[in-house]
Amino acid sequence: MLRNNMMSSKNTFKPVLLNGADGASAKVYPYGAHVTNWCTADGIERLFLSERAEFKHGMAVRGGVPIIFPQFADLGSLAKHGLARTACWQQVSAAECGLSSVTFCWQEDRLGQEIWPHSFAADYQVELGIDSLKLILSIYNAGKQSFSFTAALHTYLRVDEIAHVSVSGLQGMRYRDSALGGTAEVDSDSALVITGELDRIYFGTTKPIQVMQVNQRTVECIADGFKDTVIWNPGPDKSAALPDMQSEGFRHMLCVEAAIIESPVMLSPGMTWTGSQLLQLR
Ligand code: TA6
Repeated sequence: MLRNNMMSSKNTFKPVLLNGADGASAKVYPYGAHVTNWCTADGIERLFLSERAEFKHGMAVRGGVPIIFPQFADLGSLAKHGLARTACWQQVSAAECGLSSVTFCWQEDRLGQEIWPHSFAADYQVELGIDSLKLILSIYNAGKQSFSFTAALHTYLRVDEIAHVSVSGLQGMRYRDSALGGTAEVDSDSALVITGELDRIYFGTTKPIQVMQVNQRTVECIADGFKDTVIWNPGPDKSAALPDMQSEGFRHMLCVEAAIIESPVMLSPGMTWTGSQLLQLR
């Protein structure tokens, strides 16, 4: 999966615009291969992007879909959420991309020996479909030794009002409640309602997750390869403490993250791991 058909990304902060056959559109930045917008054919923006999001080297963009790799949160010695979201990715030559899809890649040969001393190639494909957005992340081990990693697509869905949102598909699932200091719980509710800060890692999620709102179409989140799901909303206090979050931002977002955390991926030399998240309007 090593690539030599990459276009140089002259401007890391100049987005690639995608146009879907049904009139939908999306925006992807080379910086972090970050999808910031997905506007469906009905003209509704489906991703949350903070009005105070910073587009600066070294900073993570608040909203859209940050790519988390090779470390989720602080589960390791790297910077929080790893390196991918602040890396400069390169667009794979336009010949391989349709108007409605684009691929970015990021290759490192022993990324800063002292930081994460592994050789890998990451590919990220963004595809607009009919009422859908599909995100596919692949990691190839280009080195001579195995390495392990955790990862996530930290998708910020835009919602009209968090108090009117309910999430289904998690009943009976084990989760770690990070907002309550990491307690282990099992979800007994048929629908999750967000009434304040919520930060949970659900383990072994296999079913699609539906994000339902009043007077809006449901967004179904379908993961493949990613075995866990993180649901996050910072609630009013933590939201106000985030310098790059707009006022009351928590009311208009819900992260539904396709993740692989509990059992990190162990990747042998020459092997590729792939995980995807499909966001489908119902
Ligand atoms: O995925 C949930 C989470 O790990 C939360 O604990 C919260 O901190 C969030 O990610 C955002 O992290 P960030 O570094 O982007 O502020």
